Amino acid sequence: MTKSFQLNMENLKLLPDTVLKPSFDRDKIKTSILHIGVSNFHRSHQAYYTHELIEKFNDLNYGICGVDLLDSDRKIYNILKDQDGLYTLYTKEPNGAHRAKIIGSIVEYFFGPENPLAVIEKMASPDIEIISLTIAEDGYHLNEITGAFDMNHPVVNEEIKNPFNPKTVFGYLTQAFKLRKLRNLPGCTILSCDNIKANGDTMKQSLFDYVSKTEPELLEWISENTTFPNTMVDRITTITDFDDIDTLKNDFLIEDQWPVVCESFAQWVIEDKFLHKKPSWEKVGVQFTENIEPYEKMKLRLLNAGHTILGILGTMCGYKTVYEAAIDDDFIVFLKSFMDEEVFPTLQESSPTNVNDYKKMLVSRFQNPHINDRLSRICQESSAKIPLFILPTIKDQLQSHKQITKSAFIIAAWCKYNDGIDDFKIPYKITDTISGTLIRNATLSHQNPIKFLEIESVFGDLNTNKLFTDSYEASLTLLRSHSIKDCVKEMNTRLA
Ligand code: CS2
Repeated sequence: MTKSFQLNMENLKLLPDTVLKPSFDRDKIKTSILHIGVSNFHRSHQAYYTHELIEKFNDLNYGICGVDLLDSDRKIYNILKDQDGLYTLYTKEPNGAHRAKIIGSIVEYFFGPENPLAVIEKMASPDIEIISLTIAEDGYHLNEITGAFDMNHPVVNEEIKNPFNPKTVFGYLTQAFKLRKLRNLPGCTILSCDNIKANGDTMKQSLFDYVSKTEPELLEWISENTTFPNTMVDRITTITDFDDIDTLKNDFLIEDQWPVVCESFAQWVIEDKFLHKKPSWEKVGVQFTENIEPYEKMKLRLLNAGHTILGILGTMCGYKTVYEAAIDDDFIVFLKSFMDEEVFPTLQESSPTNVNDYKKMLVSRFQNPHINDRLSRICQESSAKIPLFILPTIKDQLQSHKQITKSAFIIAAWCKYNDGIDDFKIPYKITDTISGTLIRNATLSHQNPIKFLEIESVFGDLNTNKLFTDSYEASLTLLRSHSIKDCVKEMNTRLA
């Protein structure tokens, strides 16, 4: 058997030529970006673009210092420490071509639970110009109804009592900005890279709200010394499988304890609102724009909504991956008609690209047979995703008195999904912060369909819109008495 090599700086030279390796001197890189949340997505996306900039243009000004703040991130911290911050990006194209590239842009790494003061000190270091984040939809702690920062969250309560041992991004930023102000240092660009509407504005609102309640005298400095560009981020990145770890070992001789697997497509659009000179990411395909909204709308309402639809319908039909659901003709017909009839009218005026081309490309991305993207990943935290991916389409359509039949069907299908059992009587797990409420209200909806729409933190006042509730009730009645497949077929026969 051919010998394989544990991934680290020392062994890089021993890896075969089929592996793309960093050719730059990592010791010479200045760390000016601090990234919070070293997730698979960060590693396939922002760290990849930054690596490309260093590798192709020898721009040594923008290395990344990775930071994780949650105890649950200890595993990736230990692995990246063992691997000198290196990891493999394993990209897979629809035609089966695959490529292993070692990414070298993460040159430092700090772990909050181990040494919170070191993280604060690093955030306050003069080199740091950009603090970027992937902290997931629920990391922003904004109350859906009031729109205010949720100070009642237990973690927030704990950190306020002990500010030098922060737990949330907001606690860390507050302490770091206090130091920067004290030391007369400039502020930073805060770059949110999460899949949420107006991610920069949302981050700004969360931080300002938090600071005004905890350190009000710092607010003025922060508002004068920070910017919050909105961004649109895109690259389908799966949960890493053991099979991928084995393939990298057998075919590329890399022993990587946690590689990242993703598609070859990637897109990053950023609002041009940087405090300092920005990294020349445009040289490696990043788009800078004055107006992010059309990009963001198109991506959230088509790609992410498309995923959610395949996830919900597919799970109830016994499928396990996006690919399986996306090669089901009935599902694809349904998805395309939802996009054409109900999403497209909400985008028309502002679309940055040809929406038809974008839609076609999405379907082929979903149908990539080599990307083992599990529906369980897609469906987790749907209560945070649906208000961002589907409900805005419904609201816009209702406002302009247009079609909502397919969207109402999707919401009814999500209600049935929360029964937790597929058409073959096989149970599946509902992974959601509010799973208890979802399951309870889905159960109540067997007697009274509207009960599910009464989850105010998700649906707001949608339950009072008769046009919507009539359509939703009709769909739920159909769904409760037929298989998901038959219902989708039936929906496909209905003309817009
Ligand atoms: C997915 C996204 O989590 C989800 O529901 O739709 O993670 C999606 O894969 C990414 O946004 C792709 O850029």
